[in-house]
Amino acid sequence: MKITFRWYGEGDKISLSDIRQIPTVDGVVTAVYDTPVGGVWSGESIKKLAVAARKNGVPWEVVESVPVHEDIKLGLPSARTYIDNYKENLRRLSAVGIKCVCYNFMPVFDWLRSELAFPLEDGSNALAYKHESVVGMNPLTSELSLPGWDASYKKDGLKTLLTRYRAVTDEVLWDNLKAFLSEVIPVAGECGIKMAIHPDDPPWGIFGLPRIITNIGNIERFLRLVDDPYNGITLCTGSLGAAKENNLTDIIKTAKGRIPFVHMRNVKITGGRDFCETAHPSACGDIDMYAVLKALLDGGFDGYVRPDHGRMIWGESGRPGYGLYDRALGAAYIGGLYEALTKSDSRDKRMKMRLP
Ligand code: CS2
Ligand code: MN
Repeated sequence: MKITFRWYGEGDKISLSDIRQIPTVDGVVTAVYDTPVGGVWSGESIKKLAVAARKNGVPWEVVESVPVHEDIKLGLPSARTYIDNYKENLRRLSAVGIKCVCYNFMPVFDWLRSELAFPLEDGSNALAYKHESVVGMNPLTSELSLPGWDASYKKDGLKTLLTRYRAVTDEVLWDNLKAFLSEVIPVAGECGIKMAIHPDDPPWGIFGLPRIITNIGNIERFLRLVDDPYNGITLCTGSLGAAKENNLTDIIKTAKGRIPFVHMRNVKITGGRDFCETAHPSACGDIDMYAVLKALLDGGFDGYVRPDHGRMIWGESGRPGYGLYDRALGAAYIGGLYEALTKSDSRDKRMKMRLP
């Protein structure tokens, strides 16, 4: 198992040398950010990231994300070109040693929250979601400013997009996902890249848009769509764990052998569909992080893990969910859980934890 840390490239105020100083962290998770969604990433940009990461002692083996163009999710004729571009990106990424690609298949929005700086009792703040506030928002008016929101959609563009999605039921989205996977997974296999779909966050439909990677039944269906070891999931504990009905250890058993990448973070369910994010340890929220990592290791997991969103603590400000301090605490905590779970076990030989 390797513990990794997300880095947003040169524009990130957190540097690779900051990341290198977090004990337990073996590598970075990043992406090329200079190309519009659907385009082919330049070999030069890819190489630059790979060289910088290697030079700083935190090699880059996981991409998050190679985003999927909306036309693919909508199943439009132009999907053809975007799928070809996607395959080309995989080929180029494999040339610098990428082993895993995270992506999602959520229409229009990525993760959605109603609050970016929800105050927690200890004086820190975190991302939070209040269902009533979100469903009360009109995505067609300018008042919508949600995290995960891609500002590049102009208001008119969004209207067209949402209108197009009216015809896309869950079943149509499944078909479009299958069409995408049938093309992409064989190429991923040739490239030695494990594809890891990120669950929908939160794991339920919003604004009438279909959302399908939400629960155990759908994850099982997803894995069978293209039954191939290169077609896997990102187990995001905070995304799936926001729904009370999702049992993470059951999901881990169902997806055994098909989880190349794990996002570990904790959430506290504060009402039916309301939740806030918390510090990583089990005691801070509703997710049993020990049970999650144990279930993964018991199932033979040997992939990449990263701390997911963190709180803002110690006066830090920055990209919501992606400050340095609390995620660093998360990484150290994951390393502690891992050591405790594997110490007396032959599995600990697999840990390539760097020594200070
Ligand atoms: C991430 C997602 O910040 C996050 O919650 O887990 O934005 C994730 O990068 C994408 O959904 C994966 O494509
Ligand atoms: Mn996640």
